[in-house]
Amino acid sequence: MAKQGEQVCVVKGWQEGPVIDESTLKDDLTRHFYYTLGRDKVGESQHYLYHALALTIRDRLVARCRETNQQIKQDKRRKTAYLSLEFLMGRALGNAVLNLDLDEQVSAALQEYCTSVETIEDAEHDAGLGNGGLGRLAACFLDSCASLALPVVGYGLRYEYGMFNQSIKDGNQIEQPDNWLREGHPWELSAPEHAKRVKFGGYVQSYTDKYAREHRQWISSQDVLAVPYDVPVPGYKNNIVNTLRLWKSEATDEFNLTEFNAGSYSEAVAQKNLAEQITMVLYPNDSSENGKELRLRQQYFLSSASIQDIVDQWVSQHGENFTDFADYHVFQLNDTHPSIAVAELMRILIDDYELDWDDAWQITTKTMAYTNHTLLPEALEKWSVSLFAKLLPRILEIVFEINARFLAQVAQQWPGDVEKQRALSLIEESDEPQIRMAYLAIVGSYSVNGVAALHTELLKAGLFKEFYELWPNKFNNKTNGVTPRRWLAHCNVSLSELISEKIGKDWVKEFSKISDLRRFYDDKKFHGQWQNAKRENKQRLVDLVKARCDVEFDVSMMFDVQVKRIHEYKRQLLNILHVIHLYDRIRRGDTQGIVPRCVLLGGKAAPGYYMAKKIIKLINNVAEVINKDPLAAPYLRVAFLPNYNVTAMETICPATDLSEQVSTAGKEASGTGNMKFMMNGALTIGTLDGANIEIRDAVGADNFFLFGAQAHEIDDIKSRYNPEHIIAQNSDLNNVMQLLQSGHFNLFEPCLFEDITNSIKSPHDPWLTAHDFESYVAAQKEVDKAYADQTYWTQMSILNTAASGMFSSDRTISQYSEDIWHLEPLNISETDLTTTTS
Ligand code: NBG
Repeated sequence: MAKQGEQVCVVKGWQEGPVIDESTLKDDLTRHFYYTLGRDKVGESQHYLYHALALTIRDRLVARCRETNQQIKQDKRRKTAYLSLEFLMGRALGNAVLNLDLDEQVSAALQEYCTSVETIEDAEHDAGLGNGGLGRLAACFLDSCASLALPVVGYGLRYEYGMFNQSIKDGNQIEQPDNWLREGHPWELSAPEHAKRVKFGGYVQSYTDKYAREHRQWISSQDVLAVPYDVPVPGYKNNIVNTLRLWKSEATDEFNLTEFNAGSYSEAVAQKNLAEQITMVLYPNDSSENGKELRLRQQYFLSSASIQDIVDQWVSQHGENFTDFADYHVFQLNDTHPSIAVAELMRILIDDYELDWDDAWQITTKTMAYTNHTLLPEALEKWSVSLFAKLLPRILEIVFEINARFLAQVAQQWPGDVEKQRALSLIEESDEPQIRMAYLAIVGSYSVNGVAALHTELLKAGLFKEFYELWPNKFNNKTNGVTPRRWLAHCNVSLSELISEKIGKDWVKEFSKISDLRRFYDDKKFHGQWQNAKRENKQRLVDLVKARCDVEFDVSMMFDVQVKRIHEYKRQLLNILHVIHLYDRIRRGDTQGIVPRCVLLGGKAAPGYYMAKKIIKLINNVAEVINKDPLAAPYLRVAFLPNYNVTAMETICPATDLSEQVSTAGKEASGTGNMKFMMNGALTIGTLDGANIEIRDAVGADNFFLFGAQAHEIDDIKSRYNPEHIIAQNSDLNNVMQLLQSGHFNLFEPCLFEDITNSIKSPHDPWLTAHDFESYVAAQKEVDKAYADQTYWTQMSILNTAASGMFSSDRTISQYSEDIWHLEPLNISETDLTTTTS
């Protein structure tokens, strides 16, 4: 950005006309292949061709991105900064080709190289900068924001190592680092000129300015440089390209001179490593806190760099007057991870721009909005006060001050109620006092939302009850959604073409139109086409499972799938107990009514999560025994897909018949995999949990396989829970437990699954596995009956896709924009693109 008074030299060419358009795509590809990358042998490596194509597409994105940014700047528009420690983007190429509508041109250009997009896109590594649902939601949101032409910029971290790669050895999970940047990341553009300094350590002192005003000053800090890398986010066929700005940590290059001069050259240079560690690796914990100092560094690093970025832009455009700042900016906090942004914005306004506390607080609480993603207590972040004092001394002071003022408000509302004060305080008193980050986010935000109807109700009634009493209007629900571009149009081409043939192509942009499919619910010919599409997709999954698991799936069997992070509350265990039950029936010759099925499970366990890793081992051992048994082969095959990720899901969800969403009620905040399966015509077997409830409401109870305890019943069930009794009473479950305990699945590994069987038998099992087993098995029997009637099943499948309209993230984002962000859509025409001015 040019400073005031500096002359701007505008490079001619790009502003005078379309240097790049569709007609030059083939030439651009060739130029990048031969010159940018310096290659000449096509057969050498698909990777170079992928890279050249990515650069070719990126050229087109850059032009649109520039125009998008210019429009936001020129019109001084209100915009949202979406702050998230995770963005699980997956691959970019196919999505960009779809959104820019370049399918035909790209295919034609690649034909000259005797290849196709499908082939060369295999050279692209997933951008795995997230754990699971939370990170993937952020990625879907970015797609929807751009597709709805909303001025939203994503802020995240550019982890050198993303989510670990999982392999399976002897049935156990092995973690390998994901060096996804090794071969370069052609989509990003670095912008070192916009780097920011982030403070750590040091101490705070007071000083008095020339007007005799007292100030606090954070000094002697060890600063780290945040260097931005911008990744373009294309909207669907609308010329909008938003930005995902990812920060990389670097040393400031200021060596410790004392050490340097004392001859400690190595020690001084080693400081660099400390700085670079911050964005080295993604913490691989899903729905549980990390508690590590480095993680707090990551959180502050993201929050500080992103807020500085927005504030610097503000100052360069509006000067140092912040009166209207809140009219132009919203920070959406994706979970509590970036909630320290509340205190950071206060610090910048007060310390750097000398606003007084009340003005700064007004601005902060009008710009911050917080999304909660979990009810699990172990995921609610707390940081020790002593760690804050060491790492972020000035931020700690601000948190204390926010708390003092907030507690005064609590005292007004509930006079004399010390218990309330203790319960609501941002500081949890104990031997080692802790800062409750969720409370900081709530107190500092004007909006607090949950991610599905039930989740929001449970937040209001439980976890955040007192806050809800204090500020009922802050609370709102925004049920999650997924982008129909990646999760139907791109990943399921055969079904998409069929849908477009019947109802036109508008559904990709306006997903509520998908309900038009209902008209064909009874159309026999359409049924056949629907089944053919599914079969084609199943064949692709058969190939994947064969290649990755060496297990033979069969397209004529039902595909029953559960893929997601491995967690006890998600109850992969319940699923595998049902598999064992089917196997037990087969062994007993009780095969009447069993519909042949292939059961696929996949997902990563946090490396330190003992039980989750045991469950993976159990699944693999059960699969091994069943797949080897010729008795089982006609009825049952089981596979665990290693390294489940975004790209794998693109093959899995189009091929699935039955989607397993079986969490203990009240534990899954929303779920988003459930929505991807539904869009692709899978039926759900599930509990009344998270967004399952809304899925069932949308498609109708007759088209959903329901089982299990409900959220409001859980406490009562727990109070008199006696799983041993349940097992004794239920011969199916009893047989399953006998098989497990007899060592049938661990002949040479004695006692291997004792912890698992004990957890099922424990009266304190929080997941109520034994309780829900019976109704789960009954629901699975209903599934078999329904699947046996293929016409009936196909009708239900069509209805599921047709009813999935509300689970588009376009709907979710429209609601965020209408209720929380209040953004105006941008508008960029083709002519804007060819007449760009500086
Ligand atoms: C997850 C929930 C899911 C939900 C996603 C996205 C965390 C902390 N939460 O149920 O477990 O779908 O967030 O909202 O990862």
